[in-house]
Order: sequence, then structure tokens, then C-alpha cells
Amino acid sequence: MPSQRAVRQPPCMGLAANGGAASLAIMDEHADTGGDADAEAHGLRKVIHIDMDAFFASVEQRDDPALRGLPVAVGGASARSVVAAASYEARKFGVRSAMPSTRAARLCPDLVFRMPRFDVYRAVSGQIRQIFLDYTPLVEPLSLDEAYLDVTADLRGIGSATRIAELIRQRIRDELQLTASAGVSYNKFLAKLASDQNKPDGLCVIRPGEGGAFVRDLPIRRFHGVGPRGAEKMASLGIETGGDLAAQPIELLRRHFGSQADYLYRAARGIDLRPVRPDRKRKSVGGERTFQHDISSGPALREVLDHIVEIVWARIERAQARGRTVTLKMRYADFSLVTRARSVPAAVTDKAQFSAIGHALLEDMLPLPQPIRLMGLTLGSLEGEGEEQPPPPASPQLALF
Ligand code: DCP
Ligand code: MG
Repeated sequence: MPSQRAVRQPPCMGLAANGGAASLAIMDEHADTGGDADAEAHGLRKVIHIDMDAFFASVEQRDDPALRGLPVAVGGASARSVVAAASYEARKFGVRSAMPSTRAARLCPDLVFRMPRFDVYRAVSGQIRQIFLDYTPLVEPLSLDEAYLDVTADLRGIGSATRIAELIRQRIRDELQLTASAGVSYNKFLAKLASDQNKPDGLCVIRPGEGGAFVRDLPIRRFHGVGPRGAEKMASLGIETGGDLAAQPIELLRRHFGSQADYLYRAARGIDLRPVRPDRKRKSVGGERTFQHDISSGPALREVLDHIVEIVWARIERAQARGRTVTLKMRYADFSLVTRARSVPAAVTDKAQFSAIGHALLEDMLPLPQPIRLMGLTLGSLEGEGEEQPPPPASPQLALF
């Protein structure tokens, strides 16, 4: 892309550390080297990733004007609670999701705590979904507040993914009185990185040819699909950034990361072949249980897990489901959610193995910081694993970004 275009709209990566000029230099240098020719050969899509800003906290501020402009945390205030969401006012003090509430209150003495209202968040999530569907049927939700959209062929014939992202952000603002950030790029991996870049209320476009440079300095923990455990393993191999990852031979990645290797190899180059899947929910089979009384003791948790294993394994057999990732999910008494996942090299084929992985995940989390009200267990594939499909035909119209 001509760099003039980038000058008019500051490149996203400039916000990272050293300002726009430096990043322009990186992009130009990259363009000279031919950059992502590989990606173009693999066929590019127009993908938007939308992520609501401080979602739970923003909904609380919207619905109670007295909270606007104040540091707000959604979650319990008690000693054993954690923060589910923090308003941007609270983040200035260092308050973050998953932080113990007592620590959050120490960092920000004026912090206002609100209990979560999941029904409202689910309703808002449905409303944003309806807005997305006005532009494309290819909407893949990742959670209540984020989704991928493939707008390569948008329903309204708008043509420009950036324009569609702006229209969607404007409608979310006008119709729901909330803000969202958007990332626009030529694949899912880059679009998700981009939406995070100019948060809150931001837009970032990573154009064809810019992906490799964008990923090069990226800390490995920001790679979608690399969890804390994966990042640790990478660090032990001396891989801290996208550039470090790109320097690894595919054989080494296969040895250490199994079927995720190809995804990682490509991602390190700004390439991602995964299609936007409107039906990806069906990819996993699981079950969960909410308890009448919160539980926290090790023996009680193990017993509940055994029970869930029985129910879920029966479902897996009925559905003839296959997967090599087991995910344990727990909702604490204050409604905050934690999930832990572990993958094995080949599909899980018997109940004993499924159970053993579930129990290992549980043991890793003991003792719990607070009692739980819900536990769930799922067999599936982590995003980025074994779900690649033949690339769509290359689009000659990349300039429409
Ligand atoms: N959430 C949670 N527990 C976590 C992380 C998130 O309950 N550990 C909930 C509250 C968040 C919502 O999910 O509002 C969306 O998560 P995000 O990671 O998108 O975070 P936010 O939307 O709050 O902030 P932002 O996207 O602006 O960084
Ligand atoms: Mg969000």
C-alpha cells in the first residue's frame, strides 16, 4: 500500500512505543522486502474483529449515569472476590480484570463496585449481533462482547471493510450508547490484534503487506491461542516475540506444539488461513453444573468433577465428538469466570483420559481463591488448532481496505 495512505491515518503500531514515524519506517522497509507475498498467495479476506470497550463496566455506566466518569469495577468487593471488568477510569489506577477486589480497592480507593447483571450483558450481546448481521451472515462470536465478521462480500455492497467497521461502531454508539473498538485486516489473527491496538473507542487497519511487520515485535502472549502455559513454554525455548517465533523452523514448532505448529508458523508471518465460522460453537461438546451451595473444598470439587465427567463423556460418545483439548470452567461465588485448558497430542479417546486431564486442570487451580457456584468441562479444539481449511480464492481487490 502507498505509505501516503498510512500518513493520513496513523498506523496502529505507532501507538505501541515509539510513535508513528518509527512505525512508518518499519512499514516502508517491510514493503520494500515484499513482505507478505505469502499471505497474498494464500488468498486474503476482509475480516473485522469487534470488541466492546470495558464491556460489563460500560453497560453499568450507561445504565446508571451517576457512575459515568467514575472508576467502576464489576464484581464483588469482598476479600475473596475478583474484578470481572474495570472501567477505563479505573484502569488508570492499574485495576484490571481478574485482579482480586481487595488489591483493586487498594490501588484505587474511590473504586465503585457493582455486581454483574449477566441478563443485561446477554441482551446487549444479542443487539450487537443483530447489527453485525445487517452487513454479513458470516459472524463468528468469540464471547459476549467480541466477534469476527467476514465482509469480503458484504450484504450492502459497501465494499470497504474499514467503512463497514466505522458504520458498525457508529451504530453501536447511536443505538446502544456504548463504544466498541474494531480491527480491520485480511485475516482473523491480525484483525483481533488490531482491535486491541487503539482501545478504547478505536479503529486500527492492518493492510496487506503490513502484517509481518506488525507481528514482528509483538510479545508472544498476545498471540491468540497461546495461553499462559504456552507462553511459558515459548519463553523456555527463547521465543519472546513474533520475530523470535518466525525464526523457528517448522520442525521445531511441530515437535513442541503439535498440530498448533502450522497456525503458529503462519501467524508469526501475519498469515492466517482460518475462515470466519458462523457455526463454530458446535465444535465442542461439554456440560456444566450450577450448585445450590457454593463449594470450595478439594474433595467436594473432585466429586463434582467426577459427576460432570460422567455426563459429558456420555454426550461425547453420543455425538461421536473428537477433540484433543479439555477445558475446565469455573464460576466463582462473585460470578467471575476462569477457564483452564490443556491439549494432548492426539484426540482424547477414552473416558479415563478425559477424566485425568480434567482432574489435572482442577488440581492446578487448588486451593481456590474463593468458592465456586458453577463447574463445567468441555472437549474440543482450541482456536487455531486443526481447523484450517483450503484458502478461499485470492481477492484481486485488496485496495478496498
Ligand atoms: N470478563 C470476566 N472475567 C475476565 C475477563 C473478562 O468476567 N477475567 C468479562 C467482563 C468483560 C467482558 O468479559 O467486560 C469482556 O472481556 P474483555 O476482555 O473484552 O474486556 P473488557 O470488554 O472489559 O475491556 P476491553 O475489551 O476494553 O479491554
Ligand atoms: Mg471487550
